[in-house]
Amino acid sequence: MGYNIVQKIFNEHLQYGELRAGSPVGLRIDEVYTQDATGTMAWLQFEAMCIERVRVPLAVSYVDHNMIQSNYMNPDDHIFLQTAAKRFGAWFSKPGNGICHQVNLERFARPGWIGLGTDSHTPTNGGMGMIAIGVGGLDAATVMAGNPFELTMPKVVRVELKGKLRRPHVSAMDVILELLRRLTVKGGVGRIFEYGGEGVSDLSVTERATITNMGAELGATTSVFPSDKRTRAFLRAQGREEHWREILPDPDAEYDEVMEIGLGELEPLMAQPHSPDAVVPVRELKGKKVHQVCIGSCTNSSYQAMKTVASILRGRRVAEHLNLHINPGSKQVYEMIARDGSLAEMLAAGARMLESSCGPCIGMGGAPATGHISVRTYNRNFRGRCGNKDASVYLASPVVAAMIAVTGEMADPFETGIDVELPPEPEAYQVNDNMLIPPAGDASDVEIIKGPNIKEVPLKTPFSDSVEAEVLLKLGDNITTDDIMPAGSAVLPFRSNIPAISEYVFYNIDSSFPRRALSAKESGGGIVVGGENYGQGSSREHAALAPMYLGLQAVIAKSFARIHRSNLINFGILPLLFKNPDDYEKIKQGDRLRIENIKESLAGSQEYAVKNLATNEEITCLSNLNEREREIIQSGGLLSYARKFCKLED
Ligand code: MIC
Ligand code: SF4
Repeated sequence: MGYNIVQKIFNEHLQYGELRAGSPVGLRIDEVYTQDATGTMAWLQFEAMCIERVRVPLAVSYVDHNMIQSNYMNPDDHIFLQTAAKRFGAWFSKPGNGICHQVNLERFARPGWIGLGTDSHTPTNGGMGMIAIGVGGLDAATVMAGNPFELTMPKVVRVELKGKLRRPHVSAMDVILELLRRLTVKGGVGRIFEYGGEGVSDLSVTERATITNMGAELGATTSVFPSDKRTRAFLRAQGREEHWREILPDPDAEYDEVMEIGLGELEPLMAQPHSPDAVVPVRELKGKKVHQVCIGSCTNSSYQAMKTVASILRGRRVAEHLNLHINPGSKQVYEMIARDGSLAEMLAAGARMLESSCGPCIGMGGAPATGHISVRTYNRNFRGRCGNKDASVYLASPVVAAMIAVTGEMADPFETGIDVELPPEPEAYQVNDNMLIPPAGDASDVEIIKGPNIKEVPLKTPFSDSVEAEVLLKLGDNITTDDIMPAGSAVLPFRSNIPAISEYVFYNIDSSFPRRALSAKESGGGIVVGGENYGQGSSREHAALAPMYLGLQAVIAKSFARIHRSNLINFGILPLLFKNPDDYEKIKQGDRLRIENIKESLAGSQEYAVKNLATNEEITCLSNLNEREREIIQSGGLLSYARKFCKLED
């Protein structure tokens, strides 16, 4: 039997387990990277594990999210990260060098590697033929401490790409929007998407990366493209052809599922508010007034994308009532558009240029006005994420977005009459790594500098045998980690200060939550009830860590998103499933629930009798934790669990 790409790469990295969908596998990891918003916690946790130096071949610490520096907090975090990187043997990418995924793709990603990143869009590197998976900070720290990465083996879905895109009007963004239209934000849960077919060679590495980046919005574990001639050309142009190797599926490779996309049949698409899967053809929205356009982010900020945008803006003017923000993804891209004149075209048209960082994508500036419509080339449009709950965000390709910027309204690129230039892939990228600081040799005497905003990581007391707690919140399907733990300029600076950030838990849904949770903490703690796909979206472990700090004991849901489920476990919160999903109706906000025999159920059946003290009804919940996860919960979380090993080593 032949192997698919996922099996080939997993086989080379397998430490234990079997490559059978649903069973746990332990993988050797080649690279771990962090970004600042999740990285401060990850590195504090690494430090708490008392390991001298990272035990992975490559670790990189990026700074790209928390860049506003409106007071001491962000720069304090940057200094902590820079000194921790030096001390522990990681590369440091200075603020301004770019968004972690874009820079990693340019400078570090390698075909055939397995990498982890403390950000849900780490799969961007799948455009390079690398298996790249988003994880919480504590999982990353544990792997950097030398442990294998454990994952429940996902199903592998082959996405057969047929034909060619109708360029320049239809682009890579439309491929992933089409997948989101078909499969929804939970269609990829427990799956890896492996792209193949004749259409692959029509796409450049950075276009492939747009598709794998936004595979995160499907809930997929990751997405991967073959490593072929175009991968080689990209690596050559980055001055690192020696990192290339061919990785193709065997002709008789088998897949768990197969689907097909006719590239030639795609049209320009757009995700409507407030979910990346609310996708319609742009033509259906034609004529709608737009007030803001944002181009860039880790989804769409390659050099080619930026040049294409510049060709649309050339000699034109941004519509009078509209603001155009552009955040090129990396210093490399920025420098190249500056040198070739594209930046001048953007400025001349009236664009507001931002630095190479996440920026408006995560509400760090660029919030739209009340009631306004923003079209963005980003990957998420959850309500409130842009910094204004009363604005509407649509997601589209750079071509569509740039046309809207000049016409001022939703426009179908096939009809505007505006010429678009699609530049060829550069034969040589501008390689200038002067903002990438390599790890130091002997760094045992490097002092790690922690400013006053950097606080200790709180720990959870392990479960006693039963829990009696109040249902603090009952929620519906697809609750995002942005709902649980908002980001944005007011909240992000507290990422290294859990007591302070916990005041914002569920802020946009019910701002009384932290106060109610803290008072319930005195009498047993709290429980949250959710529907399907609870915790979709980002990898931020703060969506588990801060609720844990507020006394959350369990979340009972119909299903969980992968990274958030791991984060709950890592911080000692029980992720429980309704055995019968209809029992969801039997619990109301404010009810008190009693979960009996926790220790015995954890060690044995994993079925828990949950008694609703308000109605006297009893329901059954399940925990489906594997061996390691049960031990982590019993220890009160991964940090306490990992510390046991570190004591053994001492
Ligand atoms: C996001 O796009 O939501 C973020 C901000 O990059 C997060 C990480 C974080 O919350 O720090 C992600 O995607 O994981
Ligand atoms: Fe940054 Fe946005 Fe990408 Fe998250 S999705 S890494 S916030 S650019």
